[in-house]
Amino acid sequence: MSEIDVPESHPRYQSLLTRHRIEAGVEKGITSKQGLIAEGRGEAFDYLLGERTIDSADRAERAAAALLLLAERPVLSVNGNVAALVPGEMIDLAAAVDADIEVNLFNRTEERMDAIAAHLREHGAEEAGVQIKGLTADARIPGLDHERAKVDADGIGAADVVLVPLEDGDRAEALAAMGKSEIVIDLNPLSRSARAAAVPIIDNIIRAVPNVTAHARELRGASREELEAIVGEFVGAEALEAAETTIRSGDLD
Ligand code: PTJ
Repeated sequence: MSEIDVPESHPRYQSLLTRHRIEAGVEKGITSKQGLIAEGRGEAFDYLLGERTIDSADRAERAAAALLLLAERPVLSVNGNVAALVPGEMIDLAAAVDADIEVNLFNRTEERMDAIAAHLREHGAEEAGVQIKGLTADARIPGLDHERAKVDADGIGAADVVLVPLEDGDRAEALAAMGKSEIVIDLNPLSRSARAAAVPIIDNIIRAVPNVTAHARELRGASREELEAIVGEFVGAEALEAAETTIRSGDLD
């Protein structure tokens, strides 16, 4: 047994664990109620993907690791669902690629911002040397008229590569218009964010983040040329198409 009262051998273990974490996130004041709906949407896609990392997603995760290692100022964006599902895993990734984490919320309130920052500290951000940003909010993403426009000038404002997980919206397009390279994690290959990304990862964040970290650790000694070749060979449109074909084919073998 682990953090939920269900054995790991249970066929729905991962999905039950994910639901449990989101529910606990709502109870703790870090996840919005809308986050429950977003989770349900994600689960439906994951079910059709066979709840596994398909080959094209693994290649995207490797390209994401290379892009983060090449970045001058990488930032990992965290919302209420991400904080509930993979807090420790995001800190591990930030430490592996020397990135900052920035809390950025659609349903932004001071209470949730503080609760998420505290939750990330509880999961060892300081010990790992990872900075938590987003509370200053002294810059704006041009062209967005909602709360996700609020960013830290020395965080997402100054970043060259941004990891944007679990949001289907216009921020990814606005960040791309600012010239930033984006890595998006989203189980929906039709999501606007995934389609705006340089590297779209169509996978469950629970599997994706540890796998990007594993690739980053393995690639740590690689030269800039090798990393650039990995990024250069990756074609986002092919990754989106492979995921959509898998979902539509319904072949779960
Ligand atoms: O915490 P806040 O206030 O910033 O709000 C966050 C949510 C997620 C509620 C907000 O961004 C939202 O409403 O998002 P959407 O528009 O529902 O988009 C969420 C996307 O994430 C959908 O395309 C889902 O398919 C996808 N998704 C949900 N769960 C997962 C996921 N992708 C990967 N892994 C998951 N576990």
